[in-house]
Amino acid sequence: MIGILCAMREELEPILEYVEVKEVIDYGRNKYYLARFQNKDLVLAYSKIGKVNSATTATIMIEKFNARKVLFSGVAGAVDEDLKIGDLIIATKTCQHDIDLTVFGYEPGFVPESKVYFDCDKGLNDIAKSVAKKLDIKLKEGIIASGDQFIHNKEKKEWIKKTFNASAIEMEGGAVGNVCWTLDVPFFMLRAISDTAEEGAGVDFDKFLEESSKVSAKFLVEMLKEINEK
Ligand code: OS5
Repeated sequence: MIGILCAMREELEPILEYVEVKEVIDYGRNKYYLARFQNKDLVLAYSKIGKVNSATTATIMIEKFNARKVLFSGVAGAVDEDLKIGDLIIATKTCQHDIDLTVFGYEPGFVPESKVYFDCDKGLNDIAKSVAKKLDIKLKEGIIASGDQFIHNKEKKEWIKKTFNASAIEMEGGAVGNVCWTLDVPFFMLRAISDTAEEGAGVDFDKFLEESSKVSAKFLVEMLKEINEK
């Protein structure tokens, strides 16, 4: 079973158009779509926005629906200068920029007995890179930082860039990475840029959410064709 997770309805809907939905299960104030795509069993859901919602949904996908890998698709704010609206990025690893125990001498993003960065699955990232090459699509790889804040401020964005060496910002990846590390499940994070995470980001986000969600969804579906799992 492959878990496909998004945060927002707008991110999930374009993926649902490509798959054959067999059943919709209401659980934990959410809908889980059981679907088939080219002989593969999928469980799909949008979690609602943020770290707690996405961690909860990822856990349910794994523990209740037996997802053996979790693939996230959605949009993100650009941090790296060469990322433009509509560009795709996959995470090498994810982190949580809003964790702050620095007063106790820990580095930003660290909580005791855990770690700052959660690795994404190398095999899935290799599939993404080969799909991008085959289709001649620009695909960046880098660190993606998450926090329960919509970033729309250049100064804050630069702090996240400098502190975590991040290439993009969103609100879920660090939490889903943490869950997948805890439960030992391979994790893949794909995002298409919707805004610059600077002043005016809210306006760009509203304008490009639908378009960039479709870019990410289309690429994820191309990748699904290359994943060998029933
Ligand atoms: O899931 C949230 C994180 N996503 C990635 C992202 C991002 N994260 C942080 N900073 C940035 N600059 C980012 N750019 C892209 C996107 C999403 C952001 S939060 C957007 C909330 C927009 C919204 N709020 N209400 N509605 C839309 C309408 C609505 C009403 C009822 C039910 C559902 C939606």
